[in-house]
Amino acid sequence: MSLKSLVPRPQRGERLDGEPFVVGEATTVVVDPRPELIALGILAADLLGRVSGRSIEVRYADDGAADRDVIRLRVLEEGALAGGAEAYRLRVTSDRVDAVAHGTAGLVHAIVTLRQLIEHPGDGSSVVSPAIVEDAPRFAWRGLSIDVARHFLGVDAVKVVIGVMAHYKLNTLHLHLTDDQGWRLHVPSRPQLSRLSSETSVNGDPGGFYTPSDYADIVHYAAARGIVVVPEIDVPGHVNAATHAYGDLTPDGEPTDAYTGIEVGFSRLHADLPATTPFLEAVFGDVAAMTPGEYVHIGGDEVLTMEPGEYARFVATAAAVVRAAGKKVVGWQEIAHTPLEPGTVVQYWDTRVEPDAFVAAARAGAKILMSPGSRVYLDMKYDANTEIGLDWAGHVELRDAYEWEPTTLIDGLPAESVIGVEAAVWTETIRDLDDLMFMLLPRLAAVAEVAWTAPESRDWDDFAARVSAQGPFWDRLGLRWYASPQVDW
Ligand code: TNX
Repeated sequence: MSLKSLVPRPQRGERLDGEPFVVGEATTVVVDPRPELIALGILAADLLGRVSGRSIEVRYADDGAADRDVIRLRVLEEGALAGGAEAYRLRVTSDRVDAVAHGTAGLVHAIVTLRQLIEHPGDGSSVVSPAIVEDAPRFAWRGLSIDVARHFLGVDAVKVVIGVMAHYKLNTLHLHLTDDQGWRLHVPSRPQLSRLSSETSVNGDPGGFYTPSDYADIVHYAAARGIVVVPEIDVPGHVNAATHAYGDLTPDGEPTDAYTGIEVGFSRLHADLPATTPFLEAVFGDVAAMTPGEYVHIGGDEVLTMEPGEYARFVATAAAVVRAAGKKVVGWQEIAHTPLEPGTVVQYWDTRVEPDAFVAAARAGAKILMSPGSRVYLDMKYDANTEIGLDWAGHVELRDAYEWEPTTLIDGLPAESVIGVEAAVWTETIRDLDDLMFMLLPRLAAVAEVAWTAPESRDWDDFAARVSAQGPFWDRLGLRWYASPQVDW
């Protein structure tokens, strides 16, 4: 029998015979006494303790192979499991739970799988039926992009989102940190950005920004859950917050007015002004230094007032600056109209345009990150009645977010160029964590399965049955979610 509560669906999951494992007073998490595993043990005890309503102790031991009532987390040497760095195996018997992986990322996946398998029979106990799960992801990049520029999301709210991402085995948090309406990260070498341009938001709502220590807090909280942060500084368009703070970025030297509307495409930097390249070096240099992950996103979208030659020169400069700071480059699909270094990640989003340019870019060595607006833009309304959200890419019901195939969506795209899938939420109409969760849930679970699960194991009816088991979990966490009529909740 397959396992009815798991999202994303694992490669292999089977019930075993026997009485359930009881998560009770005697249960302990056991890890080897190594720093990264101690932190992971504490995380496991916290995550499993919270869903089972009791506090779980962590013990440090090199063996414990025969103990009862333990949840044993172990790292195996590289290659011991099929499926790469994030693979894991979870075995639940009546007596004990054993989770193995190549490192902490895989063990986090095992822990959340175990968490999804916990049942509450109604007598106050928490139990897990014996089972074995052997699992690994399809795509290396399984992301969520959040626009914290149009409306700011504080550190605590971002941590809630990270927790939900980890629960669905997503591994990349892309933060859209800057836009016309606000600048959300303090950049030490350009301090006016957060000083003069962080208090605004769409509609005059409150703003905010992350200090370097806030940002480090997010990065570490994410890393502990196997999630890497990709910061985006959007250039050369979507820059009114920058030109408002630094007038030397404009041709007449005057700062632009603050902006709180929701038009796009009007603001721009200028490739040939003397202040521009030093600005890029300062900002991307500081951001790269704050970012342990391999990637930095340069934006590049919707620059409606720059001729193609200047745009191409600008993208080349920004990309060179990011590479000089030691990072790999990500940009929105528009950068595919410029010459790119092999390995650059091009993020596909606008399903309304001809895809020729990024098919050509992919053939020339770019990696394609799939964020088709009509499938995974989770700021799109579910249907005409959704009170918040936009609809330029259509309505995106749960089934739309689920039933598509990343490697064949674009004709002629080499399948091996697809690095992964990333959902995106733009926040023109999304003001706070409740709004955000309502747009993410349940669709984020669908996108996570598209990114994790092999196409031959994906089936809408099967998913709809499994996702229905998530509702009580979201309720228990106090998260707002959308009860899609496509699911029998
Ligand atoms: C397009 S997607 C944008 C954003 C908007 C979004 C609204 C992309 C790269 N640019 O600036 O917020 O649509 O859905």
